Amino acid sequence: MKRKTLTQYLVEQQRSANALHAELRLLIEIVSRACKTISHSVSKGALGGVLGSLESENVQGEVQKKLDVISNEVLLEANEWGGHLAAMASEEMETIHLIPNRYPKGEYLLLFDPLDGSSNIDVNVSIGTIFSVLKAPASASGRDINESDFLQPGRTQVAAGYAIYGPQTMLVLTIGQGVVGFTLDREMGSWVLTHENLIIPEDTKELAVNMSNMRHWAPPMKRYVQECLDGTSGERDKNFNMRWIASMVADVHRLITRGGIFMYPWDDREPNKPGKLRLMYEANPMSMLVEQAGGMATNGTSRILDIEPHALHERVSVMLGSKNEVARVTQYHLDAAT
Ligand code: P6P
Repeated sequence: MKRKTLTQYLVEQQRSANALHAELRLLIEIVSRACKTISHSVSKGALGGVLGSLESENVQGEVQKKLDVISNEVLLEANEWGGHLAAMASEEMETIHLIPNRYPKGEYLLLFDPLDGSSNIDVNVSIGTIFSVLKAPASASGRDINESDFLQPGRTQVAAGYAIYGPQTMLVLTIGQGVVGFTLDREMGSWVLTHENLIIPEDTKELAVNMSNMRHWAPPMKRYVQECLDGTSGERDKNFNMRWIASMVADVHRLITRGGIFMYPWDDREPNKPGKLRLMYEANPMSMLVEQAGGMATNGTSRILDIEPHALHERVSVMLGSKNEVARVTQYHLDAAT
């Protein structure tokens, strides 16, 4: 049977579930096209002169890779003219990016981590683009968008997704009607629907965490991971396997595909920071995808999608994936808090 393309899927969603307004459909198609361009640059690697770092640092204080900046530019240029956006925000830019006055403005806000997992770029390990879509608040009509208009809890997202640049280039997307996956057909240049309904198994034996930080974790986090390491000789009476790719997109894609729990918790290396990962354009979009696929996402004590943001680049502790494991580690944190 002929597989559907992204465009066909989006048209059907617009027509049937009325889950998709025309401008949101255009936004998703434009972002997906930008991800194709990024995939093309990424796949050239050294041949494209795009590897290595720049002298600059981003707002996170991280050395910028050439591909970080290239990917950011691709997404900005692709989305400026379409008339579907009011403004954009990116991990690579300190302030929000307004749509230039020469272009019409729309009602959506687009946030993205243009190339997540940058430390893996130069060693040819999977990386990805993460994006989140919000609606501009009604109060913003008639005036310029400001940063506070972006500070909405993740449950208000109207769409979220990621592209993963791995052995296959895939686009994984939710518009609130479950989670679907598309594989890039490079010969046709089109996104082809290959995963119609991604569901995360409620149980798992696979955990993803950077074990080198174990001595810095809070006690409930240490308790949960130690029990996993104890396997059948311990409390869980179950053996676990471990994966850590250090690209959130790749680790999350694995658990969305076959189950797992991904954790980047608070640790005492920088005790004033709630975690390493960013709420608005990493944790929120991934949490929407995980919940839409039947999983769970918390910061250890609260649902990530209910967190009220206070700053565009604020960080958060992240535990997400198979529901029963996330519920357990969250309960350990809640028990420790009482
Ligand atoms: P660490 C990549 O830099 C990233 O933001 C996520 O994609 C990834 O999960 C995490 O950081 C890896 O962090 O400390 O293990 O290098």
